[in-house]
Amino acid sequence: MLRNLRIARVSSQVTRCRRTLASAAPQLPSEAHGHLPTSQSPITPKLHFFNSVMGEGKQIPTYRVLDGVGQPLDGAVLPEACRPFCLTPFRILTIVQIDEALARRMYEYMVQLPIIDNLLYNVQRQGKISFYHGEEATLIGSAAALAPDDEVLGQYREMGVLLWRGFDYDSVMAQCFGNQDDLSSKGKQMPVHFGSRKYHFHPISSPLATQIPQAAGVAYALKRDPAKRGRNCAAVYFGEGAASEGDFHAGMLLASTIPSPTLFIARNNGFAISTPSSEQYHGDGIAARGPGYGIDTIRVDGNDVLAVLSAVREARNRCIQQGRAVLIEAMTYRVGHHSTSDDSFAYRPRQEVEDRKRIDNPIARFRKFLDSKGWWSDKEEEEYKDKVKKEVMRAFKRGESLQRHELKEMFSDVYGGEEPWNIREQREELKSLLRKYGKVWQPWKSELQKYKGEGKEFLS
Ligand SMILES: Cc1ncc(C[n+]2csc(CCOP(=O)(O)OP(=O)(O)O)c2C)c(N)n1
Ligand SMILES: [Mg+2]
Repeated sequence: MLRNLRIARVSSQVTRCRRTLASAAPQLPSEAHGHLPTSQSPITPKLHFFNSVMGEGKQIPTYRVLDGVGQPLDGAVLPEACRPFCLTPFRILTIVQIDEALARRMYEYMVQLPIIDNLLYNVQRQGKISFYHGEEATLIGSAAALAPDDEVLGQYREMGVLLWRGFDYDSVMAQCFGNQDDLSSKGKQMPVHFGSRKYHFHPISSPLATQIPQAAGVAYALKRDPAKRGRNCAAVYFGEGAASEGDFHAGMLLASTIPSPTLFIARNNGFAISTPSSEQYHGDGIAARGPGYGIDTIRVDGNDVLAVLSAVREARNRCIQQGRAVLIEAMTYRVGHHSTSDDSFAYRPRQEVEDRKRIDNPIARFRKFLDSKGWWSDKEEEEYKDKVKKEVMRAFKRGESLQRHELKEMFSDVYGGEEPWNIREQREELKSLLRKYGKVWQPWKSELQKYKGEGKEFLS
């Protein structure tokens, strides 16, 4: 009986094996058939189409370290870290070298992002500024993995990366209000279009995806600079919606064919405003595109800060050591509306959002991890949140009260080098309009008062 069973099992394995072999495309020896002139592709007589990078019907897996309740997954170890330590309860330490100080710091930055968002969201309802929500684990996990002088090119949700590097609340408010302390654009940019030379954060552009090919160029410049080569990478963030732009492909091809340490970080949060990601691609997400460009790729759980930290660290090492690009697709969910001018319940069920806030919530999950180590407490959380709220409100009030740069700055530093004719023309046009209406029309009179010197120097 036992013998029969064994025979039956073996014979079913053989059949399965045959089926697998029959479905795989047979390949002919290259000695007999040679190669194509421009490829090492093996020759096959089978008419076989394929549509998957992982084998038929299989999706690219998602790398995760912490489970839904903040505990390390069984076997959540990078192969190279799987040395004797990996069987100890401290294996997480060997994966991402996380310690109490780093864990607490990451948690604090994750916690402060929604506080800032909610506060600004409410004041924005008074029409003062506009801004976008961020994704805590993806942003803070990646920020912590980068060197402080790696170049960062963001889309618009990446304020957390800047804060991690030391950008303070006053600078955030200065940019949002475009006041005299806004050093990056002197009030010329839209709110949350941050930029900072000091923190190696390139100015945000509104047109989607323009930062992607620029990043490949920045990374190439790093590679050509002996002081930066082998030391720094350019990390570029973009949404899955932006990855539908031609610029995404231009950037990937550029970094692939003119190799450079470009770290592509796709934040796949399921939506491009109201368009769900299912309408952005028919293939296996953004990650499936990496191998098409010969780029090392990983898909990571973007709500697991330790997985993001670990994946970005390894990706950064590869970028720097090989001087080549790496693609990371961080899977997350946009729980907020797209921006302050969006009401997402018009195109997705409220319940779906409520569920997502609970399931895999990046902050709650990491908090549970910290709790399990005894690294954080309710009291500390309460005090920390209070402190952040007070600080943000103080900076908000200050930012709101400060005057703007002198009016003439509206036309300065738009382009490098010689000033082009169109800027001169626009300056003259504004002057003539202000001479005509600036003292007699109330809306312009009060607007002028917001500028340092009230526009007098500009008009003189
Ligand atoms: C070239 C271009 N097309 C359209 C827009 C309008 N727009 C602004 S944000 C956005 C959605 C982007 O979605 P995604 O890249 O997924 O980023 P997310 O907001 O989800 O982080 C669109 C369509 C734009 N700014 N630029
Ligand atoms: Mg998106």
